[in-house]
Amino acid sequence: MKLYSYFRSSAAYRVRIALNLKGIAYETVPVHLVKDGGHNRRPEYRAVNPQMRVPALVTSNCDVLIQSLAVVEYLDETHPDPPLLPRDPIARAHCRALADIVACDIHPLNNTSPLRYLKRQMNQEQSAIDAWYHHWVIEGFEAYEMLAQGAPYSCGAQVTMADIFLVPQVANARRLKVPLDKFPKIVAIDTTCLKLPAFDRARPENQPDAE
Ligand SMILES: N[C@@H](CCC(=O)N[C@@H](CS)C(=O)NCC(=O)O)C(=O)O
Repeated sequence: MKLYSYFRSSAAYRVRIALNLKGIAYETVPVHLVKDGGHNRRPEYRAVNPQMRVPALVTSNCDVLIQSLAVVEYLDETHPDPPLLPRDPIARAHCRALADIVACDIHPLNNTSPLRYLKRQMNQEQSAIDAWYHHWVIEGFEAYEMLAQGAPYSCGAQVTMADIFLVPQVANARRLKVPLDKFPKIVAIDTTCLKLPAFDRARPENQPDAE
């Protein structure tokens, strides 16, 4: 498989973790999101992903898959071992809800494009943009902290999709200096996950395009 990725992209980080957990070999194709206004905006990448975002996964059958949630679910459906969702339907729904707090409610508000829009089109100061960023992470993490089991992972004893979405968001929060002292459960889950080779190998600093 081939993964179009950017070392700092938390959405690509999710897919890297899932690929590693499933033991699937893949080649990284770096797409720089900042240089020259973003190489993701070049026509050759638009031909891969019309949304011009990373990640995009090219499967061994040459299908191109986009959107990390869809990609992670595809990987789980085609490579069921180890499972990324609990077996029980209620537990599955809780697990998906945790992943969605990150994927649907935190990340879209703090993603590169909306932050750039706040700066360039809305003429916001960097301090206002940072406050916006912190606000949405803290609000999402407050709910996650209350809902996660954290013994030792988000949904209990097994690594799940929720952890795959949480850990990259924590990395982003740390990079943007969001204080995490109010979230001991999240910090503990993150520490435990990062001890697993699948998470460690997926870290931004361990990518071939890391700067
Ligand atoms: N919902 C998408 C988000 C993908 C996304 O927005 N990726 C960011 C990097 S984390 C990106 O490519 N941004 C480039 C841009 O917005 O120009 C997913 O989960 O895959």
